[in-house]
Formats: sequence, C-alpha cells, structure tokens
Amino acid sequence: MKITELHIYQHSLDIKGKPYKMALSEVDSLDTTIVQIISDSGISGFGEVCPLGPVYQEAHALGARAALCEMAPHLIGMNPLHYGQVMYKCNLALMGHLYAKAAIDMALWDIIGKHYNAPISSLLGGAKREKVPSYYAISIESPDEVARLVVDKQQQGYERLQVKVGGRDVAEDIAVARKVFEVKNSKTSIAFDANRGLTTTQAIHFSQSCRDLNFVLEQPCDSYEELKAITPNICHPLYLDESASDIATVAKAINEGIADGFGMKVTRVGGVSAMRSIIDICHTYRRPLSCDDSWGGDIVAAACVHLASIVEPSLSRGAWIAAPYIDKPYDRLNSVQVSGGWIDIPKGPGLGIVPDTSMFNLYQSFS
Ligand code: 0XW
Ligand code: MG
Repeated sequence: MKITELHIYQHSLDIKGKPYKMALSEVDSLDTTIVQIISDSGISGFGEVCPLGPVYQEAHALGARAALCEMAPHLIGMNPLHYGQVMYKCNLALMGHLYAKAAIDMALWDIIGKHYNAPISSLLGGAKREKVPSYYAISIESPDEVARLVVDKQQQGYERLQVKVGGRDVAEDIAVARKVFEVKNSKTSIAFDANRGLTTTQAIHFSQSCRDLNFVLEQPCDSYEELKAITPNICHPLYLDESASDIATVAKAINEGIADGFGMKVTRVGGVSAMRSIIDICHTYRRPLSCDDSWGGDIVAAACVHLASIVEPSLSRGAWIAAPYIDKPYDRLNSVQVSGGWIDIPKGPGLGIVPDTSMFNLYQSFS
C-alpha cells in the first residue's frame, strides 16, 4: 500500500452566537486545516488541526499549513499503514510542529482503521463504554450570566462544566466562583480555567479566597515554572492544559508533583499516537484527563472521542468538542455531536466519518 496523494484544505469555522472569550483572547471564527491522504488502494484518510487563534498556544493556522507543505513531498510513496515510519520521516523533514504533524498522524489512523475495517477506538484496545461524557466551557462572563449558563447546561445533561476566569480583576473571578456554587447541583463537577491569564499572586489569591469550594484549577498561570511555584500555596487540584505540551512534559509534571490532572489537546501533543501514550501514562499514575482539542470540526472531534473512549471511566474528565458552536458538520450523516452531555462513539471504520470535501477550500496538493 502506498501514499499517492496528499491534499491540504482550508476551512473557516464561524462561531455560532457570541464570540468565545478567554482570559487572553476572544475568537468569533477559526481557521482550520484538513489533510486528506490518498493511497493506491483507493482508501483515503482525514486529519485536521485547528489552532484556537494565534495566541492560545504556540500554534497558528498559517504555520500548520506551511509545516504540512514542508513535510508532504517526503511522504509520497510511503506505506500509510506503517504510521511509525511515516511520522519518523516527518521528524526527519521538520523539527517540532507537533500540532501540524498531528493532522498527518490522525489521517494515517483513519486509513489504518478503514484498511482493517475497525474504528480507531478498537485499534486502541477497545472503548471502555458505549459513549463518552462531554463538558461545556463557559466563556468569560458576569457572575449572573455564568450562573444562568450553569443552570442551563445542567438542564441539558452536562455533569462537568468548565468556567473561564482571568484577564480581569480577580475579585470578579471570585464572585463568579461563588455564584457558580450557589446554583450548581451536587452532580456537577467544576473546573475554573484561566488559560494562562493569572499571575502567581492572583492564582494563589483566587484559590485561597475560594478554599471552601470544591473545584479544579486549570492552567491558572502561563508557564510550567509559575505553576510549579504556586502548588505549595493553592488549595485546589491543579490541572495542566497549555503547559502539557508533549509526552515528556506530562511525565515530568506528574513526577514533579505539579499535575493532579490534565486538560489534554490531541493535536498539541502530536495526534492519536502521542495521545494514546499520554493516556497510558495517566492510567499508570492515576491522573484524570480530558481528551479535547483546541477547536475543529467532525474530524478532530471524532479523534478526541475515540481517544476519550479508552480512558478508564474513573479517570475520564470527558471530551470537549466544538460541535455546539459549529453550524455545518463535515459529515451530515455521522456528525460527532453532544447529546444530553454525552457523545456517541463513531461506529464506522477509522474515524467513522466521511467529510464532504466540497465544503473545503483546496490549499495545496502533492502527488
Ligand atoms: C475548553 N477548551 C477545551 C476549548 C477551547 O479550545 C479551550 C479549551 C480549554 O480547556 O482551554
Ligand atoms: Mg483549558
């Protein structure tokens, strides 16, 4: 089996409703990149990478497409079933850029699943349950608006909510936290996510001011070193998101006693292969994690859900997907959607979706 063509597409994902607001950035449309790898057997596989704008983490849309164009010519003629060899060739062609490599890795797993007629979750050892829990991320809002959304999302069936904080007076964040705990029900677990927007002083103040409230503090500060510095002085479990940049950092954060859990992003760490290793590490050290991505359509969502399905239920913090913010799915029949706070695992081979490529703008082709 050989790779005969590689197509790179661009697509704009406009956000339904209000812009998505975090501590350090606000977005109303995302620029996603889709990779289609075609083999001489006629099987093709899809991957996707959709940075959450250029400042959420070290990734941006133009960079993804430039990195993919750098690697693509080296992959023509290779066997897509040998994903380890293909990704090794990618590393020889380009250093770093894990987020772009993730789209290739994802497309290879899609091909492998289609070749062996098995969903990716089966290739990864089998789903541990029929569907996976999702969680909803509430943007930076006033205490009353956050409370309204908490009640609304609980009524929709979500049992985990993430509330954005940071980028404003910490007193407002504390008021939001108190208001959330006035209205949340006993089943709902809460994470406050500052997306790197708090200083160490602000993070400690926020945590100590809310020491009576039971929640997870996600990526309050910018750097790994800042997170390490606050751990002795905070009163809440600390989850890493943006700082959990690769397999090595995940292992280091656990071994240094910094990370109590993770808000993982599949493309940030390099795709399905790398994420599977991180799930194994988290199982070994009993660290909860979510299997999310920064953004993206049905392709990325399917990869996140297949991966989330193999996480032991006691350690699963769900799969966040952008579907609730997206108007038009890539695959109308098999679109990956949240229903009642849960997501069905795609049933078909590989990712289990068939994207309509006519929706996308062809950026560059290699053969
Ligand atoms: C809530 N998310 C998974 C969606 C956005 O990409 C940000 C991310 C997070 O946890 O920061
Ligand atoms: Mg986060």
